[in-house]
Amino acid sequence: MTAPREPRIVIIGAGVSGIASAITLRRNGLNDFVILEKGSDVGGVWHWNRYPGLTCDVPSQLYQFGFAPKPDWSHIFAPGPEIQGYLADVVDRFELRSHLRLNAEVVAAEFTGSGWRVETGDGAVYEADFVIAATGVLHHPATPDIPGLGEFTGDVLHTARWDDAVPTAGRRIAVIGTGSTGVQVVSALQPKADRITHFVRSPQWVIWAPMWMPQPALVGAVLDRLPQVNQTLYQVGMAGAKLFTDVVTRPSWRRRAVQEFARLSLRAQVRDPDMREQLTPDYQPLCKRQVLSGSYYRALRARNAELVTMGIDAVTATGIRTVDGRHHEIDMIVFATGFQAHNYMRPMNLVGREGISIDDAWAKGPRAYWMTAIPGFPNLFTVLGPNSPTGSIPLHHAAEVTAKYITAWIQRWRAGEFDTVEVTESATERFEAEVGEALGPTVWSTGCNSWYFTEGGNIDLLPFNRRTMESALATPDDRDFRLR
Ligand code: NA7
Repeated sequence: MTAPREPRIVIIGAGVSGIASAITLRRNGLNDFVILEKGSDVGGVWHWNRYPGLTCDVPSQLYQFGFAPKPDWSHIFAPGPEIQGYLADVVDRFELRSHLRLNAEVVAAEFTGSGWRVETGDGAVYEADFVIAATGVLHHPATPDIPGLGEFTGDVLHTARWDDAVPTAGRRIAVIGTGSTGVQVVSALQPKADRITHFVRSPQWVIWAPMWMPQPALVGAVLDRLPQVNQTLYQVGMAGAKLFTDVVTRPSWRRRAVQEFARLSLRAQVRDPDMREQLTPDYQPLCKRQVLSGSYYRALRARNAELVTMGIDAVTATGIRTVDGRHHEIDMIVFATGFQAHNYMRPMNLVGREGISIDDAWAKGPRAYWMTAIPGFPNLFTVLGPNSPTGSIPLHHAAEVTAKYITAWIQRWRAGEFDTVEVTESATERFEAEVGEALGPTVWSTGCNSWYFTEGGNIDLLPFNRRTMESALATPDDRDFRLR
């Protein structure tokens, strides 16, 4: 019997999925890995996003790794910096720093026939047997090309690239975009702004939720002393999350009840009929990524706030002109216009077997077998890749389950079972067909547009429940792969 060989692994990205991958490798005795991170610190979206009011819309007790529970979250819905701090702490606790290369943007990765050659922007080259692309979904900020933007003499910021040096108090601020980010940043900036104008192209349903509610210190102390109780709470939370998956994936009275609550949230908080009409979306609640807030409508009703649903015609040197010819004098424009959510690893020059580029492979939109394996790209796996359950299942859990699946393949490589593993085209097509069919009854298919949709019009989400995802990723199925 030959001695096991040690796989060299490159993980791209030190956000939630990169950290989950690294820790899973390590727990399985795989230590020859490097994490290449483009940013100057770990945390992924929680590193890049620092805008005022940034809060996670998933309860903190579920927005954490099962293997690294944090008992003492400050709030039921944690603020962004606390999540970034948690992720940095996990990196330290699991001793990942020595594996980490910060400010190391991967510009190219090429399959060599037996493994990968990965290159970073500073010219460093890493040879690897496996690549784990943990590059995230909400990574590339999208800024619309509005006529005249270059003429504007005030400040322009995208929420995902916030600059604390730019003052906001006492200024006339325009916020463009009505997703979770726009709603949060309007709520946070309104109290101190001279004037805040929210430019709303399409109103969103905003479900009332006490985003400010602290987690009582006593709860943290108890959970800290009694890890068993903490574990039970996590399981209870996961069971609750199952209900949410059910609500979005299957029509039922439960879905209708949540949708009714969304309508009630608007009716109860916005009494003015004109304003309410302007804020009423023309699609079903939950169809887009649901926005939660307990402060947005109040902020909009404030005396220094204005809601503008008239389309934007152009930006001028001193403000924004809407299509009705009105000019809004503005000192600062905040783009809360979201992300190019389907770029994944790109613009990295990713080249697989026989010279196929990821742009060619994904010409009709991103696709991967069970979110992780791409035909034509042997020994490469994605974590939270295409069709990940961003709208339905706790993401840390999805990342952990995927990381375990990838690790199972790598361990088989270590045992000498194969040199390269590549998912078949037919298995990927079968998965896509199953996804397509299961998307039918989901609320995402009820007629709206959002970042869930790819340019080709596909819904980039997982329409299955947690158990189905877990069982699909429990053990690699050799029939779906080509082993050489
Ligand atoms: P989203 O949810 O993608 O929202 C982007 C918003 O920006 C949305 O309201 C868009 O309106 C609006 N938008 C985009 N382009 C324009 C232009 N050209 N003019 C006016 N308005 C525009 O991004 P977020 O950052 O809020 O949230 C992303 C996720 O982060 C969120 O779902 C959570 O999971 C966390 P549209 O609806 O296209 O008319």
